Amino acid sequence: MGSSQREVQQRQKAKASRDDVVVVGVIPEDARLEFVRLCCAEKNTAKSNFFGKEKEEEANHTKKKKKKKKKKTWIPYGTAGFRCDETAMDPIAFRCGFIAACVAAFSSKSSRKRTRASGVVVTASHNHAKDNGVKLVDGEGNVLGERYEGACEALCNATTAKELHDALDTFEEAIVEDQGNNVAEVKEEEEERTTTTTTNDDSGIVVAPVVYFGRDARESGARLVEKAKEGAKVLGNNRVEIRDRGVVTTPMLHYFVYAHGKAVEEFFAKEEGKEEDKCVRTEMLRKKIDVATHEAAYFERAAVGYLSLIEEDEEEKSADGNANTTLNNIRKNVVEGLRSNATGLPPLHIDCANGVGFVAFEKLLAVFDAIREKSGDKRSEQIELVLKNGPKDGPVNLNCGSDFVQKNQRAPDTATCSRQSFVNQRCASVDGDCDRLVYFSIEEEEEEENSSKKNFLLCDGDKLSILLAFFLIEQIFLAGLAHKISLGIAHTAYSNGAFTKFCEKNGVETVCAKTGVKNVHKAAEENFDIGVYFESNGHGTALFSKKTVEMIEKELVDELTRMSLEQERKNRRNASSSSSKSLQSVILTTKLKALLTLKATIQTINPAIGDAISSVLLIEGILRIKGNMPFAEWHAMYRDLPTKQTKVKVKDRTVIECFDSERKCSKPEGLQKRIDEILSSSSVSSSTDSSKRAFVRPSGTEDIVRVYVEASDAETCEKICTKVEEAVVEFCSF
Ligand code: NG1
Ligand code: ZN
Repeated sequence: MGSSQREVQQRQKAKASRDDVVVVGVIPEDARLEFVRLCCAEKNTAKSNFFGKEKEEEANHTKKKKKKKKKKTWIPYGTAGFRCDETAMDPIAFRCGFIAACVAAFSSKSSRKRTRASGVVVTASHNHAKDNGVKLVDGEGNVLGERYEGACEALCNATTAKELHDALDTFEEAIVEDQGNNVAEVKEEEEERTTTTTTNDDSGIVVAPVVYFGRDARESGARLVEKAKEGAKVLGNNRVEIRDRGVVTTPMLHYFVYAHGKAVEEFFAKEEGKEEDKCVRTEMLRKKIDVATHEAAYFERAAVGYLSLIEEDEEEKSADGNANTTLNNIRKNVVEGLRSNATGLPPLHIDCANGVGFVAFEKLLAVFDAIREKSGDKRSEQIELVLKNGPKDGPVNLNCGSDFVQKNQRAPDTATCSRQSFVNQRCASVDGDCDRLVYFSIEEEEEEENSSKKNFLLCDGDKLSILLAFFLIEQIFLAGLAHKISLGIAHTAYSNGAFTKFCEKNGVETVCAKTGVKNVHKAAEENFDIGVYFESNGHGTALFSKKTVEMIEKELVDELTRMSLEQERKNRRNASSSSSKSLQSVILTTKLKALLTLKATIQTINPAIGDAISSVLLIEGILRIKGNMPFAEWHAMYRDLPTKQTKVKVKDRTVIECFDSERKCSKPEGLQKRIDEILSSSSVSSSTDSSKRAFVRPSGTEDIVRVYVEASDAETCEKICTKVEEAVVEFCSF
């Protein structure tokens, strides 16, 4: 009997004794064994030193030594997937490829048999160029759920066949949980798999699950995507299809997976081609998926959304002389408040972090050009982007990008784009994989190092949230839906105290979540019909619940019907307008405009995840609708408290454990008490400064502890920060 056969028997015996029959066979045995074999065969190559040393130690049977080594090489499933030095990423990429293939093939919350796709993005986002990582995308285009994290971490760190099998068992349990623990369906699935090569849907149309692959512009990306594809192929070419989308932003890859699911859902909901035979329909479906998941569809959706957003505005400007002029004027002045007389917004200079964002924004601009050429649509001239810091300009994120700008509170400074080139411009900055966005400006030339901060104005994620939330509140009110839709903001502990105060003062509900998009996204989704969320670093979006989108669409149809009926009545009476009638028209038109604006907003937003490209379009659209609101006016909505953020290197950052959305720590014992003492100590500031705040947490993306401090003046921040850093070193070094 071969060793693998023995393994199967042993495992099945163990499982039977655990009475765990549901889980058996979610991943086909042949694929499981091949995966374990390949993982174990991973040799200590020049590029991959992650498991090689472990294997040697295993052979030596020195358990103690092995444990010690394991701790050193353990790579956690961090704030946003796996991330480490690129040379250690190969085995992780391989395993993540297999994980993604299983997710596409076997796990789906809704329409289990139809919505089948998943994604792998090879990126280390805002981190150093020598790092790389993997982000995993679930069938709906979201970040792969928390329930998989433990299993993924165990799978990617397992070093023996037994550990791999155990981790696969846990992984299968998560899949079954995702399927709703439906024993019958899981069994039926298993039968289907053994009788057909691909997954059949109810009407007999073959829909193969797909794994989408993408990467940022890092050099190591191509190699790691190949590794990940190898991992996916272990499941078998007949079980999953592989689609490599090359160099794309993280949100684009999320969008492709989302669009795949939507295309399939729509195909069956509308019974497309229902007169045709099975083969023709299958071809139709494949084509529909191809079109929906092509990057052209992504860019067109966002560009058309933006053009619709500013459409009504343009119509108003050109309405002079026609019958609607008075109406438009009333609407302009009474409902929306006075607008400034600015003729247009100055161009937006975008620092693309030497990353993939540059390539993507270029493609977006080409779509605007194409729209203009094809239809002569002048509206696309309403966006002028000056792209800076592309992949050819230097290592990704080096002295540029949103993380550099936000954390250092200074403009980018690279070999090709000096800080000077941003002076007196309207500027924005994205990160290495283009899912973060911050706006900034430097008002005057900077001469001394110290004066730079004085001239530097930042609109970070908090200010993006405020602008977007206030805009949406206004539109919901104008659409007459304020009493039906709840809107609020989700944020993290890193949000400025002035931001939370401002929200409170203006009656905007907020919730604080743990750091990381997955946590803020969840908080926004769970608490509000429209949940606006941005981490301070610019990671975020606005989420519209399904119910809210349907409500807006229905109201729009109802409103249009009401208006055309009224027009008919008017025509019949052929009466001249009375004042009460025109007032009614004003209200109707305002409502219609707000509904159209909300619809355009939904279209501009990437529905899968926060996206710097769609955020730029949205913010630019809102600033235009707000009468070309100058940057300084937006920035002055409230004044940020001075803050200080630093990183402390300790032996083991995981000794710190946090609670209260990471605003406090419970371990190591005594550290929180010390932080509280520092904050209340009269040696750092007067006890009447109620704005003082400080917290520490272990980073989920770097091997460091993050320290955050805010106070009413920069000097106090510095003092508190130094003391908290010392406390971290003291309490974490044992
Ligand atoms: P960590 O390293 O866990 O603090 C950082 C960001 C998160 C999030 C992730 C993922 C800060 C303070 N933290 O997480 O907000 O963006 O990276 O990219 O900016
Ligand atoms: Zn990022």
